[in-house]
Amino acid sequence: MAQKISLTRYLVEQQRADGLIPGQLRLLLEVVARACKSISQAVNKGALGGVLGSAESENVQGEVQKKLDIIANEVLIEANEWGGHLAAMASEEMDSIYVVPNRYPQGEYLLLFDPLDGSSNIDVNVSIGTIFSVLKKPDDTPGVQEGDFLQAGSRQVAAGYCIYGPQTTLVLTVGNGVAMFTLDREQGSFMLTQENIQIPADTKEFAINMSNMRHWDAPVKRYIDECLAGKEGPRGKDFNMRWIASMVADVHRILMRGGIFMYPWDKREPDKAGKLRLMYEANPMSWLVEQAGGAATNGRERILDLAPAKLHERVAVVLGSKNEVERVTRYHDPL
Ligand code: AHM
Ligand code: MG
Repeated sequence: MAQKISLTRYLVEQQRADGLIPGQLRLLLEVVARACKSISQAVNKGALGGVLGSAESENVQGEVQKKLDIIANEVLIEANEWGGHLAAMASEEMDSIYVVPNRYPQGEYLLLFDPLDGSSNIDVNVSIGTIFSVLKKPDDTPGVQEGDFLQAGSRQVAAGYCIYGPQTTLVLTVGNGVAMFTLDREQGSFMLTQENIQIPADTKEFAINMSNMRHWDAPVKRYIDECLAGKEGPRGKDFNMRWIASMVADVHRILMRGGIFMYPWDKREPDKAGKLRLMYEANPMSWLVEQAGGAATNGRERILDLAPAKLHERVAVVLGSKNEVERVTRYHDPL
C-alpha cells in the first residue's frame, strides 16, 4: 500500500527538495492548517455549539457579520500571533491591519484571510471555507504598515483555502503546483489526497449569479447568452450551470472538474469594481487556478498583475478553464 503523506511531511519535503518553503513559512502554513482544523470543528458543531446566526455587528464593508465570521477570525489571529513567523495580518472582518503585538517576536511574513467565506451559507449547512494568502514584508520599511500589504498577487509566496463541506479539505500552492489534503478526523491530520491538480482547458459548466443578469455589462451578457443557446447556438454545445454562493465551493469544483466562475462588475453598485475582494479572495484563488493550468482575469487584465491601492479593494473576477476565461476576456476587448 502506498505510504500516506501528511501535510507536515509534504511541507518538509517541499522545503528540502526545492527550497520553496523556508522554515518560517512552513511553520506559518502548519499554524494556518491547525487553525482551519479548529474552525472545522466549530462549523461541524453548528447549532449544538451555539455558533449559528448573526453576531449583530457589521464589518468594514457594511456586511452583517455572522457569529462564525467572528469566531473564525479570532481563531486565526490567536493561532498565528505568537509563533514569531508573522509581522502582521489582514482580514475581511477587520477594518485595518493587525500588527503582531510587541510581546511576541515579529517575523517576515504577512498573512491575509477571509476567515469564513460564503457566510450566507453558514446557517443553511452548505459548504463554506477559509481563504488565505501569504506575502513577504518588504525589507526596506521599518515596522509594518498597511502599505506593506499592497503588493500584486504575483508576489504571493503561498495561498490556499480550506473547505468545510462533506469533507474538510485544504488546498494549497507554494508556487509548485496545487496539492490537496483531506482532514483525517481520527488522526487529526491533513493527509495528501491529490497532487498536481490540473483544470481542463475547456468546459461545459459555468458559475455566475444569474439573478444579476439585467445588471451585467454587454460582454458578460453575450458570453452567458451564448452558453444558454446551447447546441443550437454559436458555441454548438449545451452548458450546465452551478452557483453555490461560496467562492471556495465553486472554485473547488472547478479545480476538481473544470468550469468557469464569474463575479463581474454590475450596475447595482457601479462605483465598485466588483463584489469580491482582491487581496484575500481573488488573489489567492487566482494563483491556485493558474498553478492548476487555468486562468484568472478581471475581464481585461490578469488578476495577479493588478496593483492594489487599498486593503479591502474589490475586483471583478473571471476564473477557471483557460479557453473560456480567454474568451470572456476577448469579449471585453473593444477591438
Ligand atoms: P463573503 O466573504 O461575505 O461570504 O462573500 C463572498 C461570497 C462568495 O463566496 C460568493 O461567491 C459570493 O459572495 C456570493 O454572492 P451572491 O450572494 O451575491 O451570489
Ligand atoms: Mg468571502
